[in-house]
Amino acid sequence: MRKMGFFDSLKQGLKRSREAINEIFYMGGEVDESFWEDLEDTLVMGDMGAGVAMRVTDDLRERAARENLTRAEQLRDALIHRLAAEFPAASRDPFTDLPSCVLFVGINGAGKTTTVGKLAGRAKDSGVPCVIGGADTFRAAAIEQLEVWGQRAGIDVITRERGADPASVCYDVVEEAEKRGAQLVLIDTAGRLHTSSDLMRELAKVVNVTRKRSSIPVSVVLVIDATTGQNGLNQAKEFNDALELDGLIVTKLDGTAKGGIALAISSQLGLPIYRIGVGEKIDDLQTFDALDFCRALVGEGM
Ligand SMILES: Nc1nc2c(ncn2[C@@H]2O[C@H](COP(=O)(O)OP(=O)(O)OP(=O)(O)O)[C@@H](O)[C@H]2O)c(=O)[nH]1
Ligand SMILES: [Mg+2]
Repeated sequence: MRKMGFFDSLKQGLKRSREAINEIFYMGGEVDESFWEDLEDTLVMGDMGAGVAMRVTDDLRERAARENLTRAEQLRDALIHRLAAEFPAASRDPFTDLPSCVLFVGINGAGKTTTVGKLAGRAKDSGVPCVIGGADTFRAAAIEQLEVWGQRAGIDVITRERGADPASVCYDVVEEAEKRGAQLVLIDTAGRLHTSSDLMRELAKVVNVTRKRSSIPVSVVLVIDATTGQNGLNQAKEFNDALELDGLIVTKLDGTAKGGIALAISSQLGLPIYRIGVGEKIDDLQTFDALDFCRALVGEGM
């Protein structure tokens, strides 16, 4: 069987959003008042957020009037481009602009450890000297899980025993990485709820210690599960307030029917999406392309 391409798995994931949008495009095909209402509602229902939905609909409405576009199908491409423009562009890619040290943060089960493993696999393939740091000393079996990923990727994992202070683990990881001349340092942290102030404070300390100790640029990346829907926005706000995030990785886009939350978070918080996760395997990670994403979200028509 042919391996499913990235666009296919993304498309399969975003099916529900696309079907809803398709429906309004095919309903009579005339651009009238109810078309605009339906469009705005559909964008909100797809988790894109009221702000984005309104801005995008208003802009398209103006454009349709200006260019005298009266058939819905004439607006599909404009919608794709207008949605894509809501994503802020990354000024730097922390996985290719080296040297680089990246801390992965997020709630439990978001996909941090898996993403670290996938990125380590990429680094190995492209011959980038890389180490993995294991700062999740909290959860039982977290270190073992990370080590399995390290073996799979062929990259060393530097960590300490369970219960060790995560900030001092990061200190050691950075020191050891420097000694080894690593160009890319990927540090996994323990999942935590954004509502737990103690754990968020602990994480802020992890970030501060790493930023202070590291002589190479440190990025803090929030890993967010696309299937969490609207709650994802609250998570992202709290993590951003506590840690001043650099950007996002959105996982499980193969498993959500919507996916619009990626747009809501990225646009509202002004955070670029560096990569997206589209499966559980080592190769199921892709560079984010706003236009491709919006094509999958909107559909390309007939
Ligand atoms: N379908 C799908 N599953 C994913 C993706 N990324 C991660 N997963 C799965 O999500 C589950 C949790 O992944 P982990 O990497 O352990 O998540 P984590 O954020 O490290 O979790 P904690 O360490 O408990 O906070 C695992 O079963 C992964 O296989 C993805 O892009 N798509
Ligand atoms: Mg983990």
